[in-house]
Formats: sequence, C-alpha cells, structure tokens
Amino acid sequence: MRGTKKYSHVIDTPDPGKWELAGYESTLPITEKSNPITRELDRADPGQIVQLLRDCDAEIFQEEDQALVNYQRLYSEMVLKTMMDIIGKVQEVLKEPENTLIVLSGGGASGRMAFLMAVSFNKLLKGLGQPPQYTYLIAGGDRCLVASQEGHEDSALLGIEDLNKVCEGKKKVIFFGISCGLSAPYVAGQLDFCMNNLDIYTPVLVGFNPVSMARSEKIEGFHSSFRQVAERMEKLQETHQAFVLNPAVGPEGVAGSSRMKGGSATKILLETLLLAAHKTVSKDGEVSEKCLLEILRTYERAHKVTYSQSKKIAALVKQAGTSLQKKAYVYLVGWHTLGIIAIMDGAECVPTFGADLNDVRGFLIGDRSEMFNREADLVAQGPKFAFSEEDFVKSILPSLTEQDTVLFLFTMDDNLAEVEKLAIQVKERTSNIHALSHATVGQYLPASLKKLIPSIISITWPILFLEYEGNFIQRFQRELSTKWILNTVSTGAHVLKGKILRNYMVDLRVSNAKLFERAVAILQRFTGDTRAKCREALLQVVYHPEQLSQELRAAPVSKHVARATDQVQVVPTALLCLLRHCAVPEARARLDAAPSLRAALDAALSAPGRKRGPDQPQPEEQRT
Ligand code: S6P
Repeated sequence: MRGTKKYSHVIDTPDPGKWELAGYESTLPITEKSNPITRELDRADPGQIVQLLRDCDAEIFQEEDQALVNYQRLYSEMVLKTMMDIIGKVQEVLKEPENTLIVLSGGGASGRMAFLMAVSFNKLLKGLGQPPQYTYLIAGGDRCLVASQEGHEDSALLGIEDLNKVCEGKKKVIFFGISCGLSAPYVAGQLDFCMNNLDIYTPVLVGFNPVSMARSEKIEGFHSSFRQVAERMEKLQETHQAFVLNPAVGPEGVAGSSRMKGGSATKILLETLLLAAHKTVSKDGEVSEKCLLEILRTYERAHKVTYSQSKKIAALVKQAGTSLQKKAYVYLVGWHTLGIIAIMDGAECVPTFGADLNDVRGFLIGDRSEMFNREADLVAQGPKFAFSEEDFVKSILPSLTEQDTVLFLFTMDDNLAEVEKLAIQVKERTSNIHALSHATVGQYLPASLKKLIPSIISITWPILFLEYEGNFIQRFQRELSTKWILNTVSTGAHVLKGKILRNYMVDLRVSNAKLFERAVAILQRFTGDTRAKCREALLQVVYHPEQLSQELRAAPVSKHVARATDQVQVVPTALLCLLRHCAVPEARARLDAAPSLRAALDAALSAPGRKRGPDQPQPEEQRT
C-alpha cells in the first residue's frame, strides 16, 4: 500500500488510482478523465456493475498520497482548514438572521443538489422555530429541477441576474457556487459578481478539480474564463474574502457524469460544513477538526451500509435494464426528500444517456410546500414537468404495464399506510414493483407491505443518540444511500441497454458548451484523429444535410449547440462516420440496424486495423 492513511476509515478506501499519475489523460481535468476502475464497464454484468461503481464511490474518501502528484483530497489538511474558515463565516450569518442569506447555486445536477440542501437546512431552522435563511438557484429556474435543460448554464449574465434578484436588500450573503468541473459560466458569472461586491458577499466555489484545471476557454458574452474567475477567488482566499473548496474525488464511473461522484461529494462536503456550523453556532465555540471528521465518517459508514446490499442492488439493476431493453420505463417514486433524489436521478438520465423523458422518471410524494422558489412554474405545466403524486396517479398509473419497473423509496418514519395504498394501485397494473426502505434498529416493515412488495431492499441504520441538529445526519445518510443506489440502478440499466461504450456516455446530448467539447474529446478518444477532424465530423452531423461553410465552422459554439440540442445520436453518428469513413446517412442507417448502440460502435471499432479500448491511444498521445 503506497498511501499512508492518516485517519481510521470506516470503509477500505482504495489505493491511489492510475488517474493520479502525471501523464494520465493529461489534457483533461479530473472530472472529465475516464476512470481506470470502470474501463470495462460496458461488458460488466449487473453484479460487476455494482462492484465497479461502489469502488469508484469509495474514492471520494481516499486520502492524499504524498508520493504522487498530490491532489488535495476530502481529508486533506487544507480542505479541512478551508471548511473551518467557511464555517466561521456561516456562523456569522446564522447569528444575524435579519437581512442575511445563504445562497446555494449551480447548473443541472449541481443546481438540483443546491435545491435539496436549501430545503434540508431551512427545515432544520424551522424545527428550531427560526425563519428560513437558505435559498437556491438553478440555471434555467425551477423548471430545470425536474426537467433537464442543459443550455442555461452557459450564460454568466443570467447567473448574475438571478443572484441579484434573490439577494435584493440583503446586507450579508454567503454564496456557494457549485460547479463540479469548475466549468459552468452561470456559476462563474455569480462568483465574479460576488467578488466585485465583497462588502456584502462571501463567495465560495465548490468543485472537484484543481484551479489549474478549471475551464480555460473565454466564456461567450463575458469578460473572463472560469479559470480566471477561480484564480481570482484563490487570491482572495489569502485574505479570507473568498474560498475555494475543491478536493479531488477521482474521475466519474461514467466519464464526465458529475451527477454521480460530483453530486455525492457536493452533498457530503456542504452538509458536513453547514451542519457543523449549525451545531456550534449557539455554543460560541470554534468548530474542531474532530467535529468535521465525525460527520464525514458517518458518510463513509453510509457507503458501507449501502453497498452491503450489493446483491439486491444488482437484481434491481438487472430488472431496470430489462425494462429499458424492452423499451418500457423505470419509475422512481420517493417520499419527501427521497422523492427529490428520485426526480434528480430521472431528470439527469436525459442529458447523460440521451434517454427519453420517461425512460427513468422520478416522482415526489408528500408535502412540498415551502420547497420551491416558484412552484407555479412546475405544477400543471404539462407532461414534461410532471413530478408530483397527482401526476403519477393521473398520467402514469393508468398506462403502467408489466414491462415497466416501479421502485418505491421511503423510510419507516413515512406514512406507511399511504405507501401501502399507492402500492396496491400499482400492483393492479404491474407486479414489477420494488422498494428501498430505510429503517432504524428496532423498526420493522409491516407484513402487509412485505406481502405487497416482496422485493425490498431494506436498510437498517444504527440508532444515533444525538441532539437536534445531529439527527439530520441520519436523514442525510439515507438520502445519500438512496442517491448511490439510484445512480447505480439508472447507470447500470443504461449500460445493459448498450448505451455505454467502455466507460463513456457516447450518446450524450450536445446541449451546452461543455458537452460540445466533451463530444469532440470522445471522438478523439475513440478514433485517434485530430481535434480539427473530429470537430469537423461533429459539425457535419449537426448541420446535415447542409454543407459546412467557413462561416459556419467559425461560428460561436452556442450556435452549434442551439442546432444540436434537440438532435439524437449526434456523437455516435459522427463516430461511425469517422471510423467507417462513411457519410452521415450510412452511419445513421448502421445505427438503426444494429441491436444496440454499443454493438454498432463495437463492430466499427473492431474492424480490421483497430483494437479495443485499453490499447487505443490516450488523448495526450494523440495528434492535436
Ligand atoms: C452531470 C449532469 C449535468 C451537470 C451540469 C453542471 O451528470 O448531467 O447536469 O450537473 O452540467 O455541471 P458542473 O460541472 O457545473 O457541476
């Protein structure tokens, strides 16, 4: 074992991975690299899929290795110290509820995570009889909480406008800008705005790349790149006016899918930090490293407890995969915040796997008052924005079939009679109903429910005797556990459907600037062709049948994205064009005729003269 582990870990954190070596995919930031653990993900069976993703998740807790490149990690001294400095700032705001605000903001999955945490901590305050002090922002507004529209995160000015609106009249604001890849212009604009108004704002950047790997392209319609903004933040950290919280957690199990580890690590970092602030605010004592470590360890425990159910999770992956293969649907029905996790998971499958709206879809059961900024933007806004119990009962239930998978998510503290009632309704349409239930030692599932849903993953958590704030740890553990399971199920199901090539989501929607760049990088990765050639192939598919003019080639990326957003199978088509040296119609015909996307691409990759993945050149070895 190379690394010397400083802390006693709850789980076996892996040894540093190959991705930490200096030359590994060196043109890509950590969050875009491919994870060596999941290199053969596309060939894995359900049991192996769960194991591989479990090992990737364990990397979140891995410590820094002095002998290697030295990325900061979750447990690094510097990260813990930054967390403590930020806690001091949060405490100041908590002590002074009048005219102060804590804003959590991000695009896509990061915005949804911001929403979830704002809901949780306002609930915590409510239980103490205090007014809400948290709010969230998501690029594109509340509609993007339930339906993904990735393009909104490309606007820095929109970010500033949104922030300005929610902070009107505030005297002190702590702003958490979450961008896992240190890449979203929406967040960059907000951080920049905060830095220009330090008398009111304390900005915190949360992400999982070193600043040197932040996106360096100039943001369209803005004066800087994300990297320049992050560098300015780093400078201001010296005087405690701004903070950058960016431990490395390793590449995603599916390259670039930051909803997975990025989302989980955001939750772990920020909940730990905020909870520690709440726990200590009234005691006037400085928060200690020990306090942070205690909370962080509960998340490690959640990893252990969750993946002790690997066999059952694998069965669920298989079931969901079968539904998708049969062109049927996977519905995730969650109570309270587990419903938010369900919605997040479903919404993110659309941009991640190029999935249809209903392929994996989440619903939220229970009281949702005081959750949203503008609920009216969501309720009764048509099928695209369906997310509530009424939506599930009215529009999904009647059309459920035996091929669909329905997964209930609840805790034993929820209204089990209500769970049972809905389960009976589902069972009238399909026997393919499953559940994930969370209990505390001593709580047992009623026999009637077990009879109704024979296939239940039942997780029992130890009793924690904690003061009021501490009890939220239990709630956070259950949410994270649910997130890990749902991420694994939806990712695994898409792997089984043949949507993944090696560990790349080749069928991504080209719906924002980051995804445009990722699409080009994927083409380079699999063909070994130059960046210019891959970009050209991508544009040819996007504009087909139009001929590419010089003017079109030189157009801003936003124009390409606007054209590509609603198109399907853009990247796989471009990849086939390059591999087979064929035109767009032939590539499309080949994709249509193949049993799965992976089958079509695999056949092209294994054509004479080409070798499978690991033997392919890495991007840095390729001509640029
Ligand atoms: C990723 C997800 C996306 C990202 C979004 C923001 O799995 O599909 O919605 O969350 O693009 O990314 P970032 O790097 O700014 O947090």
